[in-house]
Amino acid sequence: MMKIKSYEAIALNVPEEDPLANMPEEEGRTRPVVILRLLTDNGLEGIAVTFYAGKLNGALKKTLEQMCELVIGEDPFRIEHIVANLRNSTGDPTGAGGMFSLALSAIDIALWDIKGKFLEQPLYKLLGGHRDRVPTYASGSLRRGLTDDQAQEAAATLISKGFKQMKTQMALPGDPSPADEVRRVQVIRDVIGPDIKLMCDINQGWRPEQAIDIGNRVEDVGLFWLEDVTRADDYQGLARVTKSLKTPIAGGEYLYGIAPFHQMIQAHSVDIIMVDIIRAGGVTQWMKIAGMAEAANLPIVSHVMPEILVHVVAACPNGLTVEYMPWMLELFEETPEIVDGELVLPNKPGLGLKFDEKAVALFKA
Ligand code: SMN
Ligand code: MG
Repeated sequence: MMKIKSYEAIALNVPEEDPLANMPEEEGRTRPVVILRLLTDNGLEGIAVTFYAGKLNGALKKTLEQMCELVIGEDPFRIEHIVANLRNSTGDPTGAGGMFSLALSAIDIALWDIKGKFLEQPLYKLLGGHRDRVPTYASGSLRRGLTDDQAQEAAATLISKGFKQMKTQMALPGDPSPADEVRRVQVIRDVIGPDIKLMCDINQGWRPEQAIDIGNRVEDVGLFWLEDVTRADDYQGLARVTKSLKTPIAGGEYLYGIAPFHQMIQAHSVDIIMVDIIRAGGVTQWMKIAGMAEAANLPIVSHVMPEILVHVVAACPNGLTVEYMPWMLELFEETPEIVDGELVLPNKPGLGLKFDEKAVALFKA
C-alpha cells in the first residue's frame, strides 16, 4: 500500500499582473498564496495551490501544515476517509469552513494529483473525461477600474490573441449611474462584435432591485452571463433577479463546501453554477456539486486557476467554460495551451503540472 510520507507547504507572494492585455495595475502588488507538495513513500509528489486568506496567509500555511500532519501514513487512494478524518479532527463532523476548507482543498487536489501519477492518467480522464478540449474565457483584463478607452484597447488585444470569450465587470468605482454601467459593457461589445461571448461580473456589488434595473438596461448588449449580481448568500434575492432577466445569471464562487449549492439550486437562484474549487473543498467536492447541477439541468463553470480547473470542467458533461485567469501561470513550468479559443487538456499524469522552482524561490514570502 502506498502511503503519504511527508509534505511541504510554502507561502508565496505572486506578482499581480495582467499578462493577457497588459493593462496598468497597481505597481508591485502581490497575491499571497500557499503551495503544497505531498510526498508518498514510493516517490510520487502531488501538488496544489491554495489562497483567499489575504493577510492571514501565514495562518493558512499553519492550518495546512497541521492538517497535513494528520494525513501522514494514510493511503492516498482513500480520499473520502482522509477528508472524514480531517473533518473529525476539528470536533465537527461536517468540518469547519474558512481556513479549514481552503487547506482541505489543497490536500484533496494534491491527493488527486498523486492518484493520477500512480495510475499514469491525466486527472480529467480519471474523473470521466467527457471532452479533451474546453472553451475558455479571458478574465482579469477588462477590469472595472479601467477607463472606457483602456477597456476597449484591452478587449481588442484579447481578440488579437484569439480569445472567443471574455469577461468584464460592472459595479464601477465611484458613484456610477445605470447609464455609466451600461456604457461600459456597450463600448466593449462595440469593439468585439456580436459573436464573441461577453460575461460580466458584479462581484456582489448591487442590491437585487438595482440588478434587475441595470440587468434590464443591458439586455440588448447580449451578455453570456451576469455574475454575482448581489450578495452570494441571498438565495431568494438572486432568484428574483434570475426570474426577472433574460440574461443568464451565474453565481456560486463565494460559497464554501457543497451544501450551499443545494440551497442555491433549490431556490432557483442562478442559471449557471460557478464553483470555486478551493472554497468548495477540492476535486472530490467539485464532482459532487457538478452532479447536483447536472441533475438540475444547470451548467457548471470554474473560478480562477485554469491550469487546474481545466481538468474538472472537461470531466463533466455539464462543464460549460473555464475561466482563464492567468494569475498562477508563472508558478508552473508549463500550462495548458489555448488553440482556437479552447484549452487543450494535457496528457501528462495527474494535473500535468510542475512548479517552476525558480519562480517558487523568487516569490517566497
Ligand atoms: C474573482 C474574485 C476573486 C478573485 C479572483 C477573481 C472574480 C472572478 O469574481 O470571477 O474572476
Ligand atoms: Mg466572479
